[in-house]
Amino acid sequence: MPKFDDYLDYEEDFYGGGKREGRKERRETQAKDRSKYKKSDRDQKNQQLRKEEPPLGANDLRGRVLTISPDTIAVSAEHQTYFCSLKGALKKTKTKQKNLFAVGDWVHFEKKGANSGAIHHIEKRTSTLVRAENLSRRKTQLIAANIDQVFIVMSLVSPKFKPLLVDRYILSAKKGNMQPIVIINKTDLLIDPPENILEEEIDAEKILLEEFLEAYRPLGIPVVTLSVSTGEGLKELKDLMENKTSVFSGQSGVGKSSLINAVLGSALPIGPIALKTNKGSHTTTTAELIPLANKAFCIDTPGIKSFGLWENDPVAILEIFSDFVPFAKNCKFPNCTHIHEPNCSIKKALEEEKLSPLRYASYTTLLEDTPPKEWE
Ligand SMILES: Nc1nc2c(ncn2[C@@H]2O[C@H](COP(=O)(O)OP(=O)(O)OP(=O)(O)O)[C@@H](O)[C@H]2O)c(=O)[nH]1
Ligand SMILES: [Mg+2]
Ligand SMILES: [Zn+2]
Repeated sequence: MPKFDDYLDYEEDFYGGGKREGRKERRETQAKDRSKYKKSDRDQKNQQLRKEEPPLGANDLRGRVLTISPDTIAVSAEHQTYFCSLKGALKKTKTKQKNLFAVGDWVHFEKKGANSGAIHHIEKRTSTLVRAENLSRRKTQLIAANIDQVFIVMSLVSPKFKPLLVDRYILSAKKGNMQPIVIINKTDLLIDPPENILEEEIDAEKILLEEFLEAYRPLGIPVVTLSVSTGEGLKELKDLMENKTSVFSGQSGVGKSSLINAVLGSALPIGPIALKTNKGSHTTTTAELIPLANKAFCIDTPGIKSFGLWENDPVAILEIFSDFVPFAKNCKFPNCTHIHEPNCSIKKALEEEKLSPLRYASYTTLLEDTPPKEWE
């Protein structure tokens, strides 16, 4: 049973079914409408979804979930934080199913005091960020909801750049109905590397970065190189965040919390990188929604160890490899997987250096659905 479906199933329980059809229908209308409403696609969809929500009661407020702890849910409404409990029916559902709430959920709650309330309704989600709970990927965890875009944060040198992880995040973002944006942090370390790093390693890192930029920039997914230390690219990041709900995802130590602090002037805790392994120390431990000016929000998340696929779906995988299309058309077999078939035009394009080996490596890793070597 694919993991993503598991997730949909419990959502279906909660919303009384029909979710899957609803999703498909919405996707189809969205595709039809795309040419007409290019910019406000998402707004329109959100507005439509809101119309389907029950009206607020006299003493009710609509707010957004900031953090979730075992005994309270912090909700932001009318520029204030309310600490909420759950009302009877929801409390029962909660004991039955994990992951009922996610950071970013829009909820309706009854105001109980100056800063407290009781949640009685969760609005339908426009997007979800789900990750595998462990390497066996048999269980999924809902990390955040109603997100516009995912910043896929990578770092250079320490921890090392891991381009083979990028498409895994892109695929997950697309599946969850979010725009992926690649952020490559710590460019300063290419010029001023830590003492424990060899010069050859820096050279290899530079070549890998160049190869990556050349292969990924033409794909239409924004790729930003930056450095919290020198401030390079931070303005670009800030502009990208305006009026959106963004989530920062990526491995521990790549600088997600540092980036948010640098852009917002906030004081999220940041952690050291282990000298021996160049790995982060899993400093951020829970996802947290941070309200910004201009109705924007951002979500810091813990470094993700296992960000697996929920299903090995070659069609979905091929969709994110649009650069393969012009070549793949000429493969001998129309359903060519480009792995072992004879007369494969993708392999030919690779031999003729018309296609990036990095892209092909990423494709095969995803298709085999085996975690890349650099996974941990
Ligand atoms: N040289 C350099 N170091 C950076 C940069 N950005 C962040 N760091 C350092 O990288 C380390 C990890 O940063 P964090 O912001 O804690 O990383 P994180 O991605 O939030 O990590 P987790 O919370 O563990 O998932 C800290 O020591 C930061 O000071 C940068 O641009 N250049
Ligand atoms: Mg962090
Ligand atoms: Zn082929």
